[in-house]
Amino acid sequence: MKGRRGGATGDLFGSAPPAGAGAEPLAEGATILRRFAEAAAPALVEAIERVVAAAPFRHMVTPGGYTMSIAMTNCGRLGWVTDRSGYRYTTTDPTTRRPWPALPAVFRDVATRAAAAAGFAEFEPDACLINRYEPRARLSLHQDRNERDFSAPIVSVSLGLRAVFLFGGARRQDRPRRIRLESGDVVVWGGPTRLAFHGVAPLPDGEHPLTGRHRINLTFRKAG
Ligand code: MD3
Ligand code: FE
Repeated sequence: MKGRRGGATGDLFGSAPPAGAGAEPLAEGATILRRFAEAAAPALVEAIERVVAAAPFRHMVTPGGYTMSIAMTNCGRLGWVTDRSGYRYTTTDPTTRRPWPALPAVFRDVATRAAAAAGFAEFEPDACLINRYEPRARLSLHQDRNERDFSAPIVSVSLGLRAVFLFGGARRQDRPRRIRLESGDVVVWGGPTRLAFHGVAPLPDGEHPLTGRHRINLTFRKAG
């Protein structure tokens, strides 16, 4: 692993380094908190199991007609969905026709503590998208633009198998950086990076004690 503190990213932080031990600046407004959620990971996985019992994982269809390789579900007041008619947030799970399950306390606790450690003390998520990757599943480069307020950050928590995250720029053509994310790593994406193009490279096969042959990613958002 090459050092990430030197060189071009350092000077972007001249006046306002993110607070918190182990906070690693990635770019302006983006902070990696390596292993921040490691202690909470077993409780997070248990809470995921309870959410999934009420709102099962499903492979959604994109507006272009492709079935996603990632299985998804949501919790919190709002959930992100896609189908042939587009991407949007809903208060009701289209599969069960019930409200999305409530945000578990341990989810909210990890998300707000991580946001605060990265300088976003006011963050209150109202949506959590749960992405489950199996080996070879991937997420192509995209922006997250369905939320109402881009001034709120997105907090992502990685659990289980490691992945290579693709962190691009403001334009789709900008060559993405490759960032390895491991179980317990948390990234807070705010400021100008909030609208950066990003994705996930095809997941390598493996086995993880917490999640088996899966990677699970939680993204906490202020959607409404
Ligand atoms: C950078 N999920 O659900 S999380 C997504 O690992 C998504 O499942 C990925 O992209 C995953 O939309 C990446 C990290 C992430 C999330 C949102 C971002 C990075 C971001 C928004 C702007 C910039
Ligand atoms: Fe995204």
